[in-house]
Amino acid sequence: MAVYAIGDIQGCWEPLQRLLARIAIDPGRDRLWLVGDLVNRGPASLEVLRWARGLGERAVVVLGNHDLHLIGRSLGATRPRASDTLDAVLAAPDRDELLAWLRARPLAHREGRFLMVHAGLLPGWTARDALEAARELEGVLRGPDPGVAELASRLHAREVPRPGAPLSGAQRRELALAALLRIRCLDARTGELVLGYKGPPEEAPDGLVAWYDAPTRRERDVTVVCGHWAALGLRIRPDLIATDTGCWMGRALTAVRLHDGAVFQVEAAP
Ligand SMILES: [Mn+2]
Repeated sequence: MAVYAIGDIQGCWEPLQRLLARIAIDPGRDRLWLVGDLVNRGPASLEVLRWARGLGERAVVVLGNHDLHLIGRSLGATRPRASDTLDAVLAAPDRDELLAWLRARPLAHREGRFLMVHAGLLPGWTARDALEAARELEGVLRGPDPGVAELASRLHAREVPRPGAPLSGAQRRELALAALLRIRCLDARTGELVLGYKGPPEEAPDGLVAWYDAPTRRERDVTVVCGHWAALGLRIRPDLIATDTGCWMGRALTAVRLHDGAVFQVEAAP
């Protein structure tokens, strides 16, 4: 059995078909890990969602920020954005089933030395801390709509509570949500999340550090499998497999076979 992690699909249904053909997956044995952001920006979110749901036990899907944005849109909790391409999902006859399925996805998933999240970890977290934080947020997502709407309404916050500060329960959840779904760089001095910088880590302004290179990073014995950071692109090293190669923006869609790091890639345009 092999596990293939696929980067942010974001509605890129046609490239996904070519990628799956390239992998030549064995449907009876192999499994897929999808790093989240199945939807939005690209043209065919509805097809991707139906496919992912149909995989059942053959796939593990963690939620990304665009997936939670869709959940928020469905509840009227997040405002439409000019770049949204979610109308077909929101108007679909099976929308309720798809959204219920999406709301039941995890925010973190661990097997052996691999820990999958959409964006990354707080440097101060162990793998266990990350999983505990994810479980708390998953409890909210599986609960009543008002709690989900409240959580989704914090998704686009420009600033979030500082790690290490004394936090209320709601603040702790807001910080965990930002880490798991949105983190890229931190202020190296204060540890605060800097959510506005989306460029390559090598070009980050002085004083910023990528979350995975923070000197305070505690968990170094797991390989974090993630996406979310298109400008970071594909990075494979013992403690990180980053898979977002910006398919919706015309670059590529990538899969990485976890046990040996083999890379499978297709261009966005055939
Ligand atoms: Mn993302």
